Amino acid sequence: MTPASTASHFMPPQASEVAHSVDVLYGFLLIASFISCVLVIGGLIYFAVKYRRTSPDQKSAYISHNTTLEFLWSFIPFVIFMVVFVWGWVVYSGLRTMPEDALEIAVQGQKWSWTFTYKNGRSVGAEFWVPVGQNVRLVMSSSDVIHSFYLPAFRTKQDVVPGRYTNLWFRAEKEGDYQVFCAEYCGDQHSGMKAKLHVVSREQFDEWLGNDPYKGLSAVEVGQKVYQSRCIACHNLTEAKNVGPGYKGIWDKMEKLEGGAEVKVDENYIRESILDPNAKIVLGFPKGVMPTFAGQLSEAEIMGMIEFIKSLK
Ligand code: HEC
Ligand SMILES: [Cu+2]
Repeated sequence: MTPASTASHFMPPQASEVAHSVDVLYGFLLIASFISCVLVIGGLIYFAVKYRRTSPDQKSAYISHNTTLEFLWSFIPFVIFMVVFVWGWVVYSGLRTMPEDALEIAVQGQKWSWTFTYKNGRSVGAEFWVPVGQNVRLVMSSSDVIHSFYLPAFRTKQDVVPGRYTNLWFRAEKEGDYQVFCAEYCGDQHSGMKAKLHVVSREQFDEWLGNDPYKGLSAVEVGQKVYQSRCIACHNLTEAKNVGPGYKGIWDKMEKLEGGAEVKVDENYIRESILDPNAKIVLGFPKGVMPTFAGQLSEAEIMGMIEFIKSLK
């Protein structure tokens, strides 16, 4: 068996029992399909060659039916399909039946990042932590379009839809780091909508959950962390334009806005840009693309972001 965080040649690592049972089912389907394919295509070629017409007046015998053969070629596939149906149903209901005793984490999808909020109020983006051997239930929603939360190592995936909650559960059997993807095309930075799942021991998890995430960091460093987890999909640290303007050199400059006005880039403007992004739109950029971060970033994080942009002068 491969170590938890490295993929095998064929499939991503199996980080849970469910992943193992999904793979066994897929292996069965693959082998059964391969054998059927060989029998059908092989038989077709064999008969075409064996019974080919060798002279113009050759006629085949008149065959009306063969009850035994017809029964067998209906009944055997029927049995195989029922096996696949029941087996698939059992595996699928295991994936979709939420355990009662789970650690619940709220997940918010938003173009183009994930936010994870724990019951104690701890909120993180880009990376999240769970204890090994613990049932985890994600209660997920989207603030814009349909996303899909995909954990390949757990063979589980669920749409994340605006206006309602959807659920996904998993239990990690091995410590390690696992990749989260968005599996629903949700705009041009969709492929960058990723997160890391850290599966750690119970002690490490408890310690992490109780920790101040920014302990000992300066405001600029706090801002940098916020940037890396929430803003990096759309903003560069250079002057180059991405989905939004690059941050370099914007501090203190007069920014031209859509509609002809100008505004000085200061604390108030940056704060407003984060909490109410549509209040002022930078000239040449689309309205309604930057999501609001109201309620998602703490005052310390907003202040950190301001200091971080300042430091890129
Ligand atoms: C989905 C893409 C997207 C994300 C994510 C995003 N922004 Fe933006 N941002 C934009 C766009 C587009 C604009 C330009 C239009 C406007 O002014 O709203 C912009 C503009 C800004 C501006 C004004 C820049 C200027 O030159 O005047 C600031 C400040 C800003 N964003 C901060 C942030 C911060 C801080 C974050 C992360 C917490 C963030 N943005 C995340 C797309 C995004
Ligand atoms: Cu997405």
